[in-house]
Amino acid sequence: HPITHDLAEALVADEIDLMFQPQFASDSQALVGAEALVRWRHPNHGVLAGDALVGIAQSGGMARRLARHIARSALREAASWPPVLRLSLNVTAMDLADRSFAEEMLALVAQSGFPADRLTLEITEQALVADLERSAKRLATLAEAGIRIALDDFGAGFCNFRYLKTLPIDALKLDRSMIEGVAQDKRDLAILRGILAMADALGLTVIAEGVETDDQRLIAAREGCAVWQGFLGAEPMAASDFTLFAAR
Ligand code: G
Ligand code: G
Ligand code: MN
Ligand code: NA
Repeated sequence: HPITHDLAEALVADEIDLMFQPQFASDSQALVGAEALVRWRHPNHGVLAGDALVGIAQSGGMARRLARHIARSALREAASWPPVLRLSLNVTAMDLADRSFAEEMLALVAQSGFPADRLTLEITEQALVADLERSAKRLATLAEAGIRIALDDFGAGFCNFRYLKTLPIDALKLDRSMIEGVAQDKRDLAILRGILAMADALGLTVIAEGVETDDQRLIAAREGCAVWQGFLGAEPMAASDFTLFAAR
């Protein structure tokens, strides 16, 4: 397929861009880190976002190459950030299904000079359906090295609560849909409270995603989300802009 061929060339030519979206502490409003989000400025198809790009890579047998490329670039960039900031990387089912996933990730971290204990891997719930036991082992290897594991898009798809028991999860990243209505709809607030009570009992940190208004931010903070991310704070930005943002 031509677009897969284009992707192979883009990887070689280093045309894959990473954007970084800031994350903030709910109490102090301090910048605490950023999530790396991949973009491909395709010459004919415009800008392709993360899920489209990852889908193309997967169907073209290039998922591992792309994931390695993203991790390497993001870690290299983050190595020059102020040494209090954390980096979050997105990880898919396919990445995790790879037998050498943990070793490769640890090698990339070591090569970058970025400390493992400032790295978070965001894993989508759906990503874990296949092969829970092996995924748990791989994640445990990474957790032992100090890497934190977050369940991404929590509340968006189906919640498999078994994951929370089986996997070495440190954090829940609440899907935007769980935050959207909390200021208007009592049911949304009730659901948020229930999830936060569970997270608290399990000792999990909670990150609110897709925060677009002050009301959403204040409610998320009041109810116990320690960290927030969303257009209210900042949109995903180029690496050089994030460096300026962090220094402001
Ligand atoms: O910001 P953006 O529209 O690119 O994000 C769309 C989706 O793509 C999100 O669900 C995000 O998790 C995913 N995504 C973004 N960057 C990456 C990446 O580097 N790796 C993987 N696997 N997914 C990503
Ligand atoms: O990996 P994840 O599924 O969490 O991907 C984050 C996605 O959410 C990215 O596409 C990012 O651009 C988008 N995003 C981040 N903040 C906001 C927000 O406040 N509102 C909306 N609508 N999207 C957001
Ligand atoms: Mn994510
Ligand atoms: Na998400």
